[in-house]
Amino acid sequence: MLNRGNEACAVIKKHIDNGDIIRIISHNDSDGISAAGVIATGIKEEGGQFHATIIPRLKSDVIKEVQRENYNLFVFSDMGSAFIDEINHFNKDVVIADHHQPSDAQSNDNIIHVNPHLFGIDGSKHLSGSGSSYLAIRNLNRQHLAILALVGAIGDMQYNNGFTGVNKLILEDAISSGHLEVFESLKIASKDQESLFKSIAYTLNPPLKGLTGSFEESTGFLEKIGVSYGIKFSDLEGEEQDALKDALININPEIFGEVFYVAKEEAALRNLEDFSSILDACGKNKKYGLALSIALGERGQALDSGVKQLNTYRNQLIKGFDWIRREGAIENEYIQSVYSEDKHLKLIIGTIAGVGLSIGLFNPEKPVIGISRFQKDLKISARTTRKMVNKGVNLSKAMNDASLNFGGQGGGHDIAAGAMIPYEAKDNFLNIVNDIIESQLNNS
Ligand SMILES: [Mn+2]
Repeated sequence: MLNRGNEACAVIKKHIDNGDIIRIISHNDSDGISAAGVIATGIKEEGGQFHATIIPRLKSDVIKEVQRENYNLFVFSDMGSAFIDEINHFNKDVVIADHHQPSDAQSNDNIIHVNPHLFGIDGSKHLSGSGSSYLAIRNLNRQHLAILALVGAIGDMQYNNGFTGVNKLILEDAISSGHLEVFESLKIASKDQESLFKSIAYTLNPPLKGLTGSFEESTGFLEKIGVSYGIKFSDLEGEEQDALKDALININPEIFGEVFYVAKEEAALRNLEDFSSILDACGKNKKYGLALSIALGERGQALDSGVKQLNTYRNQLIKGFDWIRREGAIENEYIQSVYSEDKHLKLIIGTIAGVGLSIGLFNPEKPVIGISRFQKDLKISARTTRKMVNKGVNLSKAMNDASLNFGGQGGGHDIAAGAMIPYEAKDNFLNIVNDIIESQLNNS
């Protein structure tokens, strides 16, 4: 795996030295934006040039368009592994730095394919797209970029009481080079920036059952334990901080644990969880240029705008959770679904599904299928729990197999996946997904 990364690094270095502008195509979530940031910063710091584009999803026609562009090296990060057949048509050098399930096709010699699954490593847990990207520039010896790789891993929910696998090696790069500190603290969102009741309601990971996603509940909870709710965590008296810590640990013990901290970074980005949230929010609200510039190190006004995006996004989420509390999900025998045409909700339906499962807004025994309408198409965001994956559920396979019936396409991870299908296919699609989940549970 590391050798493959080094092969990619040699190709990137060769094209930097040739003076080529390197074409980067990456995904629009926190991991994808971090991935582009890792590669682009590596190139920039070596004196090279790049042209990066962030897109919501890779499709065959996008690949064909990119293929016609006049570059000598193309880098696909946090995407590409599912499209080896199409990318095999490129006659220039290509680096794919991804962690999604690869297609079965064998890649041509001009393609360096960095993907943990090719080495028997689970890309949903042990390495992110930004992590694969970091491996592809690791030989440039720019360990500060390990931080961005961890930001992406956090965004893809790969921190579970610790980093594992290759993520751990990346963590060690960040710590041993003196760029990152790790210590134990309360893991609530933006705790040095926001009023406490907001910090708590905004905390998605780890989830706080009954508190995440609701200002009312978090305020009521703080009143009940006698802690001031309108000021920042850092302004609380020591005793109040202790009382809060104990009360939150009772709700979810994971709320007290490792915090990843970059001392010399701006306050809004100092905690990598918050850093990741800002990139994610920019991506969800389609501010790709802004997200990329923050990932590339721009601060000042860019960061202020990023924080604004984050606040807008968080308030949209709060509305979304209210919607689920009010309306609930439509239940099939093995799945449940929610549908929205609202222009804000449809951008965040995957997060609502995933976090909603973890805070008890949905039945945890059934995968949640979030459906949002984009004119003639439906975007599907499917989420389930680790427990259901262990029982045999594989949403990546379910989304891929079900969408093929309707000329759509889908994929992702076993625990979180997506698809695009035509609008008319909605009910049939749900029935097929229901049957696929049933057979996954019965045949494992
Ligand atoms: Mn990813």
